[in-house]
Amino acid sequence: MSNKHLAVVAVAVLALTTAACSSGGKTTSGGAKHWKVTLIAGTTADNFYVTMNCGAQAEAKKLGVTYQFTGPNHFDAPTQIPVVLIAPTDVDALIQPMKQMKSAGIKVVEVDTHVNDASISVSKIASDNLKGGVLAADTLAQLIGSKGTVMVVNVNPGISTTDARDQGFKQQMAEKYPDIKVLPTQYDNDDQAKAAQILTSTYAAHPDLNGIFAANTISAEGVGTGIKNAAATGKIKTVGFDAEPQSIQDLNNDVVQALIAQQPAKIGTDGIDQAVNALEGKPVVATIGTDLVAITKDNQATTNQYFYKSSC
Ligand code: T6T
Repeated sequence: MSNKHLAVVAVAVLALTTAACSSGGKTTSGGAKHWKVTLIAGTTADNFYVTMNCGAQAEAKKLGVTYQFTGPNHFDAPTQIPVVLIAPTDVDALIQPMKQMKSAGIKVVEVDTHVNDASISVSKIASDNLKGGVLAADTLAQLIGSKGTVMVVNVNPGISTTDARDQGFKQQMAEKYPDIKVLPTQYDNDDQAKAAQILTSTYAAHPDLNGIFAANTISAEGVGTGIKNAAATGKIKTVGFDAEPQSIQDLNNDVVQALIAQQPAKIGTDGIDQAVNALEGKPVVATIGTDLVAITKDNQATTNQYFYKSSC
């Protein structure tokens, strides 16, 4: 199979191949190409990517594409590079593996996160994460009466999505809320126990802490546990990012007060479409921004279609 038939949708990453090749490979009846797709997630242990997989899987089936889902079981570059040669969990560390793929004639489409070299991929599909941070700031400010002490609990520096959320949150706080003090961001390495510990130690040091923005689903769940451990349910208001089953439970138990949900299934669907277009020489959309929705305990009747799945 020659590389001119390969496409990779990054990271999460979709690898696209055709069974038809110059080495006498078989083609489908009528000469149509048979494509093979692999979605390589930032981590397979995260319902954001599980839900993205559901969207990609359904679209691949609709387009008659052979499909598989893979990725490391922890969201970090060292465990990912060996697995994929692609799918950026870090804005710099994945540039070389992705450049290798491009120079091998493989088409690259970036979904969710991206690297600091915009020339590699043919399409980028993600939420508007800066806007997500602004939405989180406005939602949290409303919850705490626009005064108090807040902090962002984040994953790791160097992840395009969560860095943008942090930036959007801080910009909005600085511009709009002079009576809210923002403590320095703390990072949990996508580890719930670490996020819980960050919450309890910060609350011990800052008893006036009354708000948290948890920048992804793993951070939100850890912060939720920390709030329970610190017996601060209701005292510390939390806005989380993402909407997976545990976070929805925390919302209904008043452990967190709002969630900013992305549309991972749509990101997966669009990823497949753009990858196939790229391979079939059809027009490819360079950048696709998917919407965000704020979910609260009271608006679930109209927002439950944005809840993430734990299986397809
Ligand atoms: O928030 C999503 C994703 O957008 C981000 O890039 C990494 O974390 C998640 O997968 C949720 O855990």
